[in-house]
Amino acid sequence: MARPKIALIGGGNIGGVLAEQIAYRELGDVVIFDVVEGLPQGKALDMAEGAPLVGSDAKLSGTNDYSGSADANLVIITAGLARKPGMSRDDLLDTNLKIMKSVAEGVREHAPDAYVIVISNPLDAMVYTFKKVSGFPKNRVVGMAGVLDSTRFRSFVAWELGVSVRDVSALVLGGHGDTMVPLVRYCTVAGVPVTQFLSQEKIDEIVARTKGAGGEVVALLKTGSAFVSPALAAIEMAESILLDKKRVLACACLCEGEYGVDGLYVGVPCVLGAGGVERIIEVELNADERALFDASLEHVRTLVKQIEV
Ligand code: TXD
Repeated sequence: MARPKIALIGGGNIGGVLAEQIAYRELGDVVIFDVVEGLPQGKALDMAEGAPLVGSDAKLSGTNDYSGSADANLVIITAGLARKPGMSRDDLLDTNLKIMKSVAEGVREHAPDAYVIVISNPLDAMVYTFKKVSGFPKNRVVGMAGVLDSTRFRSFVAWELGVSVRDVSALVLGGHGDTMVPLVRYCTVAGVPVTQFLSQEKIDEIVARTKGAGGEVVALLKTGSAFVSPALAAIEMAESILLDKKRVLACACLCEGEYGVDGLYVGVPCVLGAGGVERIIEVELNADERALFDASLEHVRTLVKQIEV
């Protein structure tokens, strides 16, 4: 039985880690697409030559032509500019919107049955754009942000407590930006609420660091944004779809009634399996959490209003 075909639209920092991790874990055969001549081909060739050292037989190739993504089972999109210091994710809107429209047309033409994970920023607007332009059903178009934000939250809690990252569970909902909503009430350490281990002051510090974590890395790197953790977060989602794992993950999903949201992509818990976004899980939000979620939603709505697709 053939391995799934996974097309990576964008072979830059995140695309490179995606290609390496997906191929070396043999999750599928990988085609990297990029507009820069030679970049996808060179990266793919380098990784393919290293495959004997990890024992992977997955195929790796690079292309500058969308036809290379023909009949992909899964498409992961990182095409677009990344932030530089002093930029917000929203500052990328105009440029990345044009890119995402062209990407959606290319994927619609060559991989019309693919499941699609969008990563490009501003995430909530980009995944919405892909959905609208491609016309793909909502279960096959999902955005990666919540897994990354929840993972960062988990790391900060684990580091503070000196416990294994494996034992910290967390959910971050809402838009992928400063208004994201880390749900402290649902953060647990080995099933025990984190509020039993940390003061409110420390929790507030960790929530603030989670919201600013992307910018913290951008300020340090100066030349771009985080790329390993975002890639690994997308692989968590890809693996759940490819292996039908039914993981419950915070993803940017099209909500049509769920959480009282009608027609926007926003970060919510969902079940990811062979059917893509198989269902959205509505967790109970108290008044404070609902207010934060609504504020985040308003930011997403304002952003999406700026794009006519
Ligand atoms: O959690 C999240 N969703 C975010 C997403 C986490 C981190 C980074 N986030 C965003 O992902 C970031 O703000 C960017 O919008 C994307 C990709 O970030 P990356 O760090 O991979 O950017 P690079 O290294 O600049 O790679 C982008 C590649 C680059 O090689 C370009 O040549 C290519 O995109 N590109 C295109 N590929 C295909 N088609 C078109 N039109 C195109 N234009 C540029």
